[in-house]
Amino acid sequence: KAAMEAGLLSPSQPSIILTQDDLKKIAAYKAVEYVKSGMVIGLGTGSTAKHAVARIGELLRQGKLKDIVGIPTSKMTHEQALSVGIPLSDLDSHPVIDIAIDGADEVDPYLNLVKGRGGSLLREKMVEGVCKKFLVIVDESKLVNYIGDSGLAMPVEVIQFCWKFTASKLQKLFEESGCEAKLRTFGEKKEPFVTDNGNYIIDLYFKESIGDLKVASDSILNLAGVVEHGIFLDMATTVIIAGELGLTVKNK
Ligand code: ABF
Repeated sequence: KAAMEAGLLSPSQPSIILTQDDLKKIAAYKAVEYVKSGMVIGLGTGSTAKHAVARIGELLRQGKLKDIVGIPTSKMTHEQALSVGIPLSDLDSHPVIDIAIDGADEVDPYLNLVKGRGGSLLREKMVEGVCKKFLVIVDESKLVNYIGDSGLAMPVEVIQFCWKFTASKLQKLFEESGCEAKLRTFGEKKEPFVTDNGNYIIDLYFKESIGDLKVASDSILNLAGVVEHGIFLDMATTVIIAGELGLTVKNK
């Protein structure tokens, strides 16, 4: 049904092989079913969230949703939301959000998340931290047994001032987990990636589990120079997972 609504299947073409992007779209369309007229909506960032933003715009244009206010979590989402006709505001004017919809990089069995591989973790944490419902939309590749299990980056946003010093402190903090801290760069010249907030990202790679997530979170935040990190503990209220065999909705 979700695939039909997302325009991926039709009665005349009842089966196709779904790509990863199709799965992201299906999860996003399912999440948008929770959006009702008059709501303030946190708009996530990334290749999954962009489908939700597009869908909300489409429903507004069709008159099926009305009086929506969107709070974007990045400059990129701000641009996309404007282009699809979603009226926008910010946390200063709308400090309480009804629903936020966003992707994630990792989801553990307790619905803890890693986010920020797209670089927008700070605004995402601010917006998604004040919503009544936080819907996370993922394809099944994002499911992990424990946070850090994927071996991929755990992002930490740091101020530019003496970032090498902060990176070495972060690496030292997780020495026992075989942590390697790397500045995120982009392009052939390997220039530092700069966030929407003018900061750098240090990506942490672990060889072993980082143990208690609350302890890890607190110790990262305790370091001067750190602005925020990508561990989202106890924030997701619902995770919508699209897989080859269908949709799964997990509630906290
Ligand atoms: C954002 O998008 C991030 O927090 C996360 O890094 C990313 C997930 O990316 P995608 O949906 O493109 O896989 O929400």
